[in-house]
Amino acid sequence: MTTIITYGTFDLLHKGHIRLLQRAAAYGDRLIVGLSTDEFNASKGKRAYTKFADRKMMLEAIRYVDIVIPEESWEQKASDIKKFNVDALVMGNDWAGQFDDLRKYTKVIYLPRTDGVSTTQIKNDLEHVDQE
Ligand code: C2G
Repeated sequence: MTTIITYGTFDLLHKGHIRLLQRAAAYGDRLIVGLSTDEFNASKGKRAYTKFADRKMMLEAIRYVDIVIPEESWEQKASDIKKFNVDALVMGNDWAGQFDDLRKYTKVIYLPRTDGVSTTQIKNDLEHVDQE
C-alpha cells in the first residue's frame, strides 16, 4: 500500500487543484489530503470563502482523494508522515524547496502548477464582473 500525502486550502475548487490531486494520486494507492482548517488559514494570512467542513466534504467527493485530515499547523507534516506511513509528500512547485527537510522521512515531489488559474484570480475576476 503506497501512501501519498498533500496539503492545502483548496478553496473555490478549480482545475489546478483537481490536476494536482490527480497527479499526486497517480504516485500511489491512496491519497491523503491535509486540509487547512479555517484557523490555520488565518495563520497563513488566508481567509477561505468556503468553510472547512464544506471544503472537506467537497474534497472527499473527488475520486482521487481517499482520506481528508485537518491541517492545523506547519509542524504536523512529520508526524502525519510517520502516522500514515507515507511514501511521498507531493506539492505544487510554488512550494519547491520548502519541504526538503522532510526528505529524511519520505520522498518529496514538487509538481508544476497549472497555469492560468488560481483562487485569487477567480476572486479578482468576480469582483470586477459588471453588476447586471
Ligand atoms: N495548485 C496548482 N495549480 C494551481 C493552484 C494550486 O498546482 N493553479 C496546487 C498548489 O501548488 C498546492 C495545491 O494546489 O499544492 C493546493 O493549493 P492551495 O489550496 O493554494 O494550498 P496552499 O495555500 O498552497 O497551502 O502546508 C502547505 C499548505 O497548506 C499549502
